[in-house]
Amino acid sequence: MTETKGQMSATDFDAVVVGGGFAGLYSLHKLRGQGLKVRVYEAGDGVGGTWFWNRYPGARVDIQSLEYSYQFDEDLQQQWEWSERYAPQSELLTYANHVADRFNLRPDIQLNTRVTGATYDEAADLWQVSTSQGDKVTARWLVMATGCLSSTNTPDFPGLADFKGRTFHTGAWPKEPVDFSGRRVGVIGTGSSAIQSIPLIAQQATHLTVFQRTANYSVPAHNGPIPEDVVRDVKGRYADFRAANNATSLGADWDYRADLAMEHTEAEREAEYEMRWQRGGLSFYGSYVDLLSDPVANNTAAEFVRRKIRQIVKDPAVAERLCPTTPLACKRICVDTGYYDTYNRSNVTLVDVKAAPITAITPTGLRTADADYELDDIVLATGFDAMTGTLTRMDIRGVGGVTLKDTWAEGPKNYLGLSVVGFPNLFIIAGPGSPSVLTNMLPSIEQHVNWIGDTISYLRGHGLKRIEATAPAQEAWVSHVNETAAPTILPTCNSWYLGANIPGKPRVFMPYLGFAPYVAKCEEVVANGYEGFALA
Ligand code: N01
Repeated sequence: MTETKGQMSATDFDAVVVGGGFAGLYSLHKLRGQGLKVRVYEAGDGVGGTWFWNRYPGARVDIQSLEYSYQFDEDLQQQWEWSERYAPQSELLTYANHVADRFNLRPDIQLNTRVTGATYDEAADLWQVSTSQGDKVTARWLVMATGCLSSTNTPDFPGLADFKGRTFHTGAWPKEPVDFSGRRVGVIGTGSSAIQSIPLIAQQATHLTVFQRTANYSVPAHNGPIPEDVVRDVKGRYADFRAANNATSLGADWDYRADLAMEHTEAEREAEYEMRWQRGGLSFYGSYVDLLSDPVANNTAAEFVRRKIRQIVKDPAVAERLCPTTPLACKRICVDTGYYDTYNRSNVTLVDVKAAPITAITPTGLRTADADYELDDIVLATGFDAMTGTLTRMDIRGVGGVTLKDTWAEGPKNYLGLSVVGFPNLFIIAGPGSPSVLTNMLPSIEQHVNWIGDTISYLRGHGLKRIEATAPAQEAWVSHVNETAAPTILPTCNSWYLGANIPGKPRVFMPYLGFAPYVAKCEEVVANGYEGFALA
């Protein structure tokens, strides 16, 4: 029995948090700081979420580390030193562990425990949560800190289980170092995970064959140590730096220009793109304000990248195969170190599996519609059942025993990305319907956790036990999310933003475009007495 302000609660915990990544760690810190009894369940045997699972060679963040870091604690952000502009996975994992220790979070985190289901008890207004370890606990609030890219996608290739060599998935990489020396390796996929790992695998493998279905845009990272004067500058004005980034549409320091690409001459555009290419990283997005909205403007940037590819890759046929034909940024742009140049190596082959699809994995390799490839190792860089996969794989049952999976059978519907009609007291962090993956995830996570924490505090302070989105508010929000994305190039290619990478998944554009307006909307909802929510 836990004591809560203004009421006695007959729950084991005030809040259960699902997931021990960056969202789960901060949720625990925030809610515990408000006096709640909290339990975090984490499937892995360590904290860190994405950075715990994605240990593939070359894994690193594509947002500058001075930004991709927590801001809730001034001492933490001042004292933590990032070794590189884009921290590698190992350092991000060290950071997550440091946060867990620094804020004494571990006593309230249960590792090696997957939440398998949760059922809402309407009479008592609480969640009954079950886990893979046999736990059955109750909590008033259920916080889904389950990550957007946490359920891996392994395509149903016939014969995969009978492959005699080693198989890896980038999103569930072993902890032990993997040595590709002396091996013939096949990488399936050319998304961010592949683009980061391919240059390093190529340096080890006897031969690397890359199986590409859709070519992707990548800009150079130009990674390296962060110059001391940059660190001093940012740390000297961290709060202002964060505030300025949060005021942008994508929530990151991407040096946005406010003018239109087509207002400029070709030479001016070329100079702008070149400057950003030389600077490196995702600030390429900020070149012109209309890159996402005007296909003609978009194509000027796309054509710039295609020219770069043709300059870097010596074999013209390979270069052409690497040139993307989709609009730039329709799928998330990748950030690489030596990706295109890797195709100049004599031990690397690029195979087009759109022209000749993969038909089977054989015991000794991979078969496409027109050839067989002998392989010792297969790396599945085939992505994730993004944004909804982890949530719908759990048996979550709301009012009347209705499952979240069924509720979202035609696509995820919710209010502000945070709350689903029929699932009271359940909050989703950075889920579908919120800016999440179209932003710098750390500030997005913190904004959500702060909103959830403040909301729970409000409810407890007013003796309320239940919050749930209303149907009209949810309908209006879902429409707004779609209407915001519709005029842009974002829904125009087969991206995981749309669920298009998973056979049978409903084609719905899931994230919300616009961090700053989103934050303003969340604040307005509160100012208007939790407009769009029913409180009881
Ligand atoms: O996954 P993806 P990812 N046959 O879905 C191919 C974040 N991230 O793990 O495009 C053949 O992007 C698929 O082909 P296609 C980042 O947000 C961040 O690389 O569907 N190929 C595609 O090429 C990123 O967007 C960082 O035609 C198949 C690839 O597999 C997100 O995670 C680093 C196939 C999957 O690409 C996901 O990236 C890494 C099939 N049956 C990831 N099925 C950083 O911070 C799939 N593919 C830097």
